[in-house]
Amino acid sequence: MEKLLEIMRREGPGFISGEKLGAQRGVTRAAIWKIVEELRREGYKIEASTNKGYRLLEEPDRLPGDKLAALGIRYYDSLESTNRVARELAEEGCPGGTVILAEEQRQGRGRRGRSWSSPPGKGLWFSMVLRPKRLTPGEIAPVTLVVAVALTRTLREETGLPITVKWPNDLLIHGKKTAGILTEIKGEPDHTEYLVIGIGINVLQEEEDFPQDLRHPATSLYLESNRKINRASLLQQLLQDLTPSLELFFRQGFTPFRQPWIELSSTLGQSVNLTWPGGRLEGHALDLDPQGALIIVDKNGKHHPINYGELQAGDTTAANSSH
Ligand code: BT5
Repeated sequence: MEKLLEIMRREGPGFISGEKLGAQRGVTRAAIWKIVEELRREGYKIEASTNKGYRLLEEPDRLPGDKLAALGIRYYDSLESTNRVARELAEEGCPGGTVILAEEQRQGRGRRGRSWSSPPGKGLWFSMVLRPKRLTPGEIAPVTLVVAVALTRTLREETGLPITVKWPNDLLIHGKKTAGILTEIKGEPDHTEYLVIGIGINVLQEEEDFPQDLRHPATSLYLESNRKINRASLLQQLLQDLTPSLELFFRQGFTPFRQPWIELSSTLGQSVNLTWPGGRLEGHALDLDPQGALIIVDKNGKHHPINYGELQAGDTTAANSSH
């Protein structure tokens, strides 16, 4: 579907014949017609002319709610926060694997009470409830890094963009934030009741769609690639790739993800400035330990394993570290 859209977009306002489309995609004209019908159901306006072929008139700015509902996703037009609803549903006993998605969040949340800008039609804002009961909250702590790796792999695959992970919960493109993860865990020291993983991905924003007061530069997949990526198929691919990663993590812990994280990281090797409530540390991000803690070396050569905190902007390029 995405390939067909790509070809039609390249054609601009002109028509492209069904025959040509079919040849480029290696499928029959009848198959093209089927895809066109499916795209129309998703809100794409496509003109079809017997003689001239097809042309793309308008792309939808809404996700196909019915299609998502059929996949078992709880789809809402507008919510305060999908993480908030996910927690409420988890408290009411919803099964592990429940996914909540909103076209718009009115009070999207970041970490520590910060907000996450989630305008309608521009991104993917969703949360997953998981119930890995046998694991302790301590064992689950590196899940954010696992999700970061899975998202980065899929987004790289789908867009070809040089996406990197910034410890602990950001995805960056050329140093600008394009996605964030918010993990919330409820449990006792010896077991986990539930886990909510909230994911926000900037897909279609243009410069003016971002608030002026963001702490760090932000970007979207569209701004970086100049492509209007189909959010519904991207979501499906993300969920399809996330599930096996999470299952592997629940079975085998962080070990299988350490090396991939290191390879995708833009944090390691950088001068960093870490803050957490009541503390501050300056140093060099050296490594990620087998449990997913970031190892920072201070100026005296002491190694600090870090599980929580904020890395100040500028840690992706040492030259920017004064921000
Ligand atoms: C995060 O927090 O990056 C976690 C973001 C999680 C969002 C998802 S969307 C679905 C689910 N439901 C929710 O309510 N939340 C989750 P943090 O590292 O604290 O970063 C927050 C900071 O990023 C803010 O203080 C802003 O400066 C900046 N920011 C806000 N919106 C942004 C956006 N759309 N893109 C890039 N940066 C943004």
